[in-house]
Amino acid sequence: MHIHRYEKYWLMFGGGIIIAFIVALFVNAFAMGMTPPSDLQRVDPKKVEQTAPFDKPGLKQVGPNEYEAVMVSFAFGYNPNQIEVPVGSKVTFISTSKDVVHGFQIPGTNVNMMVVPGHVNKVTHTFDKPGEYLILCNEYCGAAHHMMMAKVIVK
Ligand SMILES: [Cu+2]
Repeated sequence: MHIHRYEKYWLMFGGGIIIAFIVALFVNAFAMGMTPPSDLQRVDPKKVEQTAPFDKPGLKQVGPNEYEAVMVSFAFGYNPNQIEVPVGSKVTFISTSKDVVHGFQIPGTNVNMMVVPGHVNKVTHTFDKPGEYLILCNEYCGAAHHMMMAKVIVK
């Protein structure tokens, strides 16, 4: 079968793009650690406040410069709604919802998860720069959705 020279070039170009995208996907997933927030833990959404660790939401130091922030999402806020960590801290946010689906996003970082009732989601971020970081709900959850926010203060 005869294939025109230019057609061969186009086939190689198209095939090369597919290979480049697959390589980019693997580099993102395995070298840069961009994975979906974990969804392996479950919790009864009606008993969130009685179930550990959500019975005591808040910041917990788990190592040198390493923290766990247990945050309960609800309409229309987060508990706690403010945490403070030193610069360079690696913070693992652990969250679930008491009611409906919420978002948990810190613009400008890799923190962006969906908080689904019944599921426990986690995401880790290292705060290298001081400042105030806003945690926003990016899933429409009702009339006061736009008021749903919390803060991470990095000093
Ligand atoms: Cu919300």
